[in-house]
Amino acid sequence: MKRVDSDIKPSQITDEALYRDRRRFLAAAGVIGAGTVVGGATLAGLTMSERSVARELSGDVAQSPFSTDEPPNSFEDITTYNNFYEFGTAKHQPAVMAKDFEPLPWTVEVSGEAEVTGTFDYEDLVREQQLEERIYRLRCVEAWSMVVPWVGIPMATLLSRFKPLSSAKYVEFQTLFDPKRMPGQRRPVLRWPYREGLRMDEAMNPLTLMAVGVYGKPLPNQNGAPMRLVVPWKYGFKSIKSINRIVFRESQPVSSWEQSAPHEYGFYANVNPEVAHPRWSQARERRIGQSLFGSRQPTIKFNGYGEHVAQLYDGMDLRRNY
Ligand SMILES: Nc1nc2c(c(=O)[nH]1)N[C@H]1C(S)=C(S)[C@@H](COP(=O)(O)O)O[C@H]1N2
Ligand SMILES: [Mo]
Repeated sequence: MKRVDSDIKPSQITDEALYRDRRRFLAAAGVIGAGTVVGGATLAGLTMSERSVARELSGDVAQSPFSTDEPPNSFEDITTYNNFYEFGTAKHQPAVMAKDFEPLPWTVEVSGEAEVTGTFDYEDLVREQQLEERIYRLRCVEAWSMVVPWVGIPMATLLSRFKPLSSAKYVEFQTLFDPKRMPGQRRPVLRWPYREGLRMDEAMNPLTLMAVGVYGKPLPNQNGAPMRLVVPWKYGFKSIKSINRIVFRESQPVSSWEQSAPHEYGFYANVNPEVAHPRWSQARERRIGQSLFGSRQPTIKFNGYGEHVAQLYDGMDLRRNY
């Protein structure tokens, strides 16, 4: 569906215009580059709970060489076209049903094959970490895509602090389970909590991000506040939202979608135009906000991130390990 201009609120136009201007200015001034530090989040227009997170985000945000220069989707697209079944199964529902969710305070329970385990406060995990902006393509298994300017911490940095043991071959992530706060969990759409996992070398790959923000602001609830995984070369369902458990494991965990439909959703879920979903082709995708009259662009293997990640799968049959 093509959005008409009247759908976009003036406040969002202003935010994005300021944001783009800042990037353009910094790029023109030659300031944006690897490891460069630019200004942080704007406080205007945030709710009280967002403000407390914004203090964390108001630190310097470094630009990343991993960012695409494709134009990001609008804040409106990114925050109103969502998959977050804990807040409803229709795309427009999470924005509405997660409006009053209070992400803070938030703790993350870390367990399994690591030297450092226990319960950690979100603020302690994020504070003192260098935040980075990563503008990544997001390709959903449903054959639509977006470009999202995430803010986050390299997953390798976050996980290293727990000193994973050599027996840790995989890492599992879980979403908060609390049907009072996440009303979609009252229905057995999936076996809750939502679970995902990565092989350790995938989790430690420099592209893998623990996102805490988008467009320079704290993560909106519907995008997985206060922190969510982003693995840009895999289908979107791997990028689990609102993480409150991390488990280092010796054996491969079973992810929620794998459990619910193993022939449709594998553990690896690498974006691959050559391997069709049993019910539809993965050869092309609809870029949200840009696709006119249903036009679709070709999908690229590993979502275009092959130079960084293809070697992780050397010698593996990606048709069998879909
Ligand atoms: N906990 C949880 N995480 C989730 C989902 C979900 O339903 N629950 N949906 C996934 C899917 S299918 C996609 S495409 C992305 C969408 O992220 P976005 O809404 O921020 O674009 O989140 C993923 N993470
Ligand atoms: Mo998805």
